[in-house]
Amino acid sequence: MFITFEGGEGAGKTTQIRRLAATLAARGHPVLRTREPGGTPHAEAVRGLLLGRGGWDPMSETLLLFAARREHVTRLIGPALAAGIWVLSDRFADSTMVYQGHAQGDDRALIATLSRATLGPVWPSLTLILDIDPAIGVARAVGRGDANRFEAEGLAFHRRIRAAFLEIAAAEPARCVVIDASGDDEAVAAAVLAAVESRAA
Ligand code: T5A
Repeated sequence: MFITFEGGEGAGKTTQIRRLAATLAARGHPVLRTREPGGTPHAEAVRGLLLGRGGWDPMSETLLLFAARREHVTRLIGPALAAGIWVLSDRFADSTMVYQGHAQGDDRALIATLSRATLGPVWPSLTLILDIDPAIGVARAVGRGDANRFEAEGLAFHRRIRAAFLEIAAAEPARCVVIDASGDDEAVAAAVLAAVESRAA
């Protein structure tokens, strides 16, 4: 399976991906944990460019994200899936549609076209959208220190992010499951595992 974790800042994606990877590995599934932007040396270099200072032309930012994603898919995710390894990615193409498309106003039709043109058949079989009140999520992310430039945006920006993820989930119920991420680690992990088990069955 190719499982992506999506959602706003501080929703707990990294925490939950780590937990799910450990659970799956203990059950004997070969698992690869990765993230976006990033996942390969070139894509990690692009991550450094994007998460540092702002000031990118919006379309340049989108193109950079897809360049990094194409590297990620062709060099890491695609080969892993072909080898029977389960791939868990901390963010993927939905993040571009939501952050660059919905929240920053970049051309959503172009983003959809770039997804189709650059990713080929590699598309998540399951997307877990960790949903949380942005006031709580941003406080968690900032509390951890090291806030990136998106985390530094105002609450209105983060509310647009939340609404856009929920819109994608409503439009694609066969792929997306919304997880209430406001509970403690254990409760969220149980909901994540239940979603994975129901789709993997
Ligand atoms: N981006 C990314 C785009 O704009 N377009 C794109 O196409 C892509 C792919 C990535 C940024 O890039 C943007 C979006 C992002 O802003 P990032 O640093 O990887 O930057 O940031 P995020 O992906 O947003 O991840 P965060 O690190 O902010 O949050 P997570 O991973 O959702 O949360 P996590 O697990 O790190 O937890 C945050 C804190 O909360 C605690 C943790 O211990 C940690 O301290 N926590 C909980 N506390 C209480 N209860 C729980 N259930 C908790 N779960 C975790």
